Amino acid sequence: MAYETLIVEIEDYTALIRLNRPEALNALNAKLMQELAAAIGAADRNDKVRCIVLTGSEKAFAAGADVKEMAEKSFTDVFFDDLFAPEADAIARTRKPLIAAVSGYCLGGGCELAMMCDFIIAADSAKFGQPEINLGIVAGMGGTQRLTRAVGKAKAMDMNLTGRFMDAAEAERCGLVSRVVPAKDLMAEAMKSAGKIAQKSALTAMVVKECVNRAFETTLREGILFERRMFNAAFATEDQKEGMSAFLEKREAQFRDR
Ligand code: CO8
Repeated sequence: MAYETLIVEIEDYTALIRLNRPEALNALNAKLMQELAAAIGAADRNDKVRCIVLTGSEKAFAAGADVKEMAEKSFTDVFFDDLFAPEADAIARTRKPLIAAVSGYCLGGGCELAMMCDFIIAADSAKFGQPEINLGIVAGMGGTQRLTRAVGKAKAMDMNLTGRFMDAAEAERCGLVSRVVPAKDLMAEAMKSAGKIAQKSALTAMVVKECVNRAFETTLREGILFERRMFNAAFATEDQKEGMSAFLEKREAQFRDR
């Protein structure tokens, strides 16, 4: 399927989705959010995809929601449209692993989009921020919530109240990103990580993701119980038999997502 605001390629069980609005530093407008939710949803349902990589351009992952599109909206416009909420909820519900490969500006809704992914690999050029306060608004897709869970109250308050940008080194130090790589290596590193995930069982990877995400949604006791039951359930899969047999036979496992 052809998109106006995205470039999508699928190869070797990895879907690469590139935001493509260079004239606006990949600012998120309604069209882009609808196409992105559709493209990620399609990849999630495609059994030839085991991992999804989301990226932007060298200059910007995304510089936020499109201010030109939002400027004239009223409270009732955004309330009744529930601006971006269905798309954001759909993206956050993606079941397959979703990696954000971030270079350049990753601001406002862009940073929130990156945080909807399972982990972020950052180029050393990356700049993260929640500058909504400069526009007289508050973050609306997780900038006060996912950021606080990722980096703690002090940094989240600092970022949301001052609107300052955080560089890649600081983002790695405070746990917002899983690693930082030289800008020229970003896509190779992200695709290598996706390739590693794509060699695993998609079924197991989806269960791993559900288990980790439980840590944000429930008590430790309930989360541990959920993990234990998922561990038990893994023994009902063919992929558990294959993974363990391959280890004992000293060969590469061939997972079938069953
Ligand atoms: N929206 C629309 N256009 C943008 C945006 C944006 N967020 N960011 C950049 N652009 C456009 C510029 O207007 C410019 O276009 P033009 O040449 O036609 O004027 C082009 O991209 C290039 O930008 P600059 O010339 O400004 O490039 P610089 O390198 O000088 O500056 C910056 C780069 C620092 C990133 C600067 O563009 C900037 O500050 N951008 C805005 C950042 C921002 O405030 N982001 C937050 C937006 S609000 C938001 O994200 C809310 C999310 C919640 C939504 C969901 C609710 C449920």
